[in-house]
Amino acid sequence: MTHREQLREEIESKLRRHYGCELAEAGRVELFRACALVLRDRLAARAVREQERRERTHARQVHYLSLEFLMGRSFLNNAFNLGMLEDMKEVLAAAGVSLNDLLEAEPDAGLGNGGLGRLAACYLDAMATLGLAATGYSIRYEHGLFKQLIVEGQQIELPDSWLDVGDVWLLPRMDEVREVRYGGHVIEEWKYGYMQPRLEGYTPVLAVPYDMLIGGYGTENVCTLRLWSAKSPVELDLNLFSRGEYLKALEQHAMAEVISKILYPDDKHIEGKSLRLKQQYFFVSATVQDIIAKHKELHGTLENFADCHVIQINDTHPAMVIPELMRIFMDEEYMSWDDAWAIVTRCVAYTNHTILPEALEQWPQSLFENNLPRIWAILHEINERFCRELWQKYPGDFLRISRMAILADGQVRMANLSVAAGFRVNGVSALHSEILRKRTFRDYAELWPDKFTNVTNGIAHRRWLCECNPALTELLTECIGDGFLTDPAAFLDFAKYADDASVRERLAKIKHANKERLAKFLRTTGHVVDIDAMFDVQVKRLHEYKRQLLNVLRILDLYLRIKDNPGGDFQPRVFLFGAKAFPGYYMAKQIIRLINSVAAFIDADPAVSRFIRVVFMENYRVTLAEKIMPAAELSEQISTAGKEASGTGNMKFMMNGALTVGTLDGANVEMCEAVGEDNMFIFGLRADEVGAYKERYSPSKLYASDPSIRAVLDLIEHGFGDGVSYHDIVQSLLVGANPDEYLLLADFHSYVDAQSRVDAVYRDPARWNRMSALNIAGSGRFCADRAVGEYARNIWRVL
Ligand code: 26V
Repeated sequence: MTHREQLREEIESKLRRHYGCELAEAGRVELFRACALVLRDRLAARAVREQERRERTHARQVHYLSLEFLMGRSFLNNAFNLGMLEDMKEVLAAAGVSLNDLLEAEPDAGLGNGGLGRLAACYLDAMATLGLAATGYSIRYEHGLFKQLIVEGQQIELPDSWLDVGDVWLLPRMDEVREVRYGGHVIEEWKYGYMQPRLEGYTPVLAVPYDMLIGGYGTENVCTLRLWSAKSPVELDLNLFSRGEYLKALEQHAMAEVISKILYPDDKHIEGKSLRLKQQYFFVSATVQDIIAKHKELHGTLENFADCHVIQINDTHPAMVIPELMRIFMDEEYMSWDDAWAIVTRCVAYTNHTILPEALEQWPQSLFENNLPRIWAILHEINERFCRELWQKYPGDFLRISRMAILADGQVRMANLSVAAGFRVNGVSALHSEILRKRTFRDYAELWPDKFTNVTNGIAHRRWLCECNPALTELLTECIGDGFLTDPAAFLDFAKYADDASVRERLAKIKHANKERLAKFLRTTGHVVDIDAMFDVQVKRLHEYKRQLLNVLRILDLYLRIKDNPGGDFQPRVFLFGAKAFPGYYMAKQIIRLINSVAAFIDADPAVSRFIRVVFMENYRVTLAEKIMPAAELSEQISTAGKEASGTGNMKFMMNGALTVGTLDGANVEMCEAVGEDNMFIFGLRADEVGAYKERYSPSKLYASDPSIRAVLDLIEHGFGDGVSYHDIVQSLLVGANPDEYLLLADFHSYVDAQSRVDAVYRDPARWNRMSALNIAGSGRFCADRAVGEYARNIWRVL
């Protein structure tokens, strides 16, 4: 039997057994599930072998803890990595089904907000491919990030239920359920001459693990993403009803199961909600118990724990691993404080993803006291000991010690906890890591200079290039072979083809076909766009610091120029936006509304819409990004310098041949190094200029003295004929304690200039495509394989 025949048989057998139907009559979802189960079986068979290998070799294990894994769809990735894509296509085609149709049956696993969550997903792929003994841990949220609808220009949120179909990838492991305890009070007991704390009167919640298997490319290795689901241990027993305890039981039941209901849709402002704290502890406690239990099973001792495990925390959200490890080592394994601390501080490492002060996680002490009394006591002791140590080192330096303290002003500072206990702290781009050392964690970097390091982010290039842009992948393979599939350095070989006219023309053709594909999709959502216009794209979460509003300002500036000179020679462009706003973030939602008002305003004006169109694409998510990246020509990366830790969308665009207009922020700096300033459109203040500039900055003076800025702001103030006022947006730029916090008006002219340079190059296709080729060639260093390789060698010490 050929592979293909065998695959067909397996699919048929799944259909018969699970859905009682034949291939010819299967519905789309049934067929999707059957095919997915076949892929899952293959992964499971490999996983069993991998587990045996890990146990045999005692390989040092990596545990990647993240409250978010923005996985998107898995079908194509699994088929690709298993080398089964062509067979799958053929078998389906023979049954009259197109693979692309089948893929549409899969919902996105949207278990993340944005960059931080998608990065975790990209890293799983790389960890599996590099053959690391790695496991990801997170929560099996019943509802991922909300689904966004645009109604009358405004964002509406609908719940996202991905599990109906998405559960096909998940393997429940009922034999590895853990119990997590909340509330209660600590009793101190003397046992064997030691004081032994014990929790009483607590509320138990069960953590049920569901495993998603992640296959590597070109290897047999499989990694696991373990997602915890909360379940109440309380059976709702009607007998309790008669005793009047039914309501109490019902309440406990509901409290337990709400824990893994929903992903918090905020990705910046911390809110200090007790449910979020409970989620974090639920996830951390179940994970730590899991790691320790398995370690003991395998080794029978905890003495070698730090040699066998490294725990990477994705931002501070899982930072409670620190006190939770201490709790179990001391209270359940009877270790001394010093022995426990010596282990913990050798195996936890921390990645920071943002320096925005409002996102630095802090929790009110009272939340810990009430919900996690034993964890609170341990945090208190960690802080005491740490501050005492600091006092020895810096006697009398109150200010420094209070800046570095873990507890202060009734708050628990999770970043300080992570830096104090972590053996390594890294930022996510060279610039960001430098800002961490010089500003955010300056005191710590003085104390422990060797603790701080950088690992610039990377993306899963097989997903973000090979799977979503097969035509470009084919061209690359023709030119440089297929080494780049597993060797990021090989991309560089493509540079020499930048001067080959036939390759440049192929690039242009591929881009055109991808634009057509996106345009076709956009038509199904009610948007008609001109494929010959430049596709100018800004897709990312909506945040003031990311400056979608600056993009709108220059679109309106262009609008006014066209109105002034209707016969002029303007480069046609389609301005594409995609962004979700945190539901409680007023200004972000206003900006979405503004983009939609401007879109309609331009549409209604034929003199302008013959040149430019604005489209707001609804419900931006991984699956939509996979359609957008291959079709984009211009990538907007325009954050205020110093604010965007890295960016990863920027890398996806670059790898797909888009050119970048951007500030020297985050990883843009390194992209610019990789391709040279001539091959990017850089503008705006630099990170080291922003501080001094702000001292003397007056946006209202700029408004008064600068006619083009004034004209654009007046246009917004005046409104777009739809009865919506954007007065508040204009106000945020001109008045208040901190007007134009993100320096839009300061960078406005520099940005407009950069856009004219873009137009000039676009008019010369040979030059544009040459730059495009050089960008693709320079994108290799932004592969997740490279980034994870650096973690593995320099932090985890497993390669
Ligand atoms: C904060 C909070 C606060 C509490 C509620 C839930 C929540 C979720 C996430 C966050 C922090 C998000 C930080 C983040 O996404 N940073 C992004 O990380 C990317 C990967 O390193 C990086 O490329 C982006 O520049 C950075 O903004």
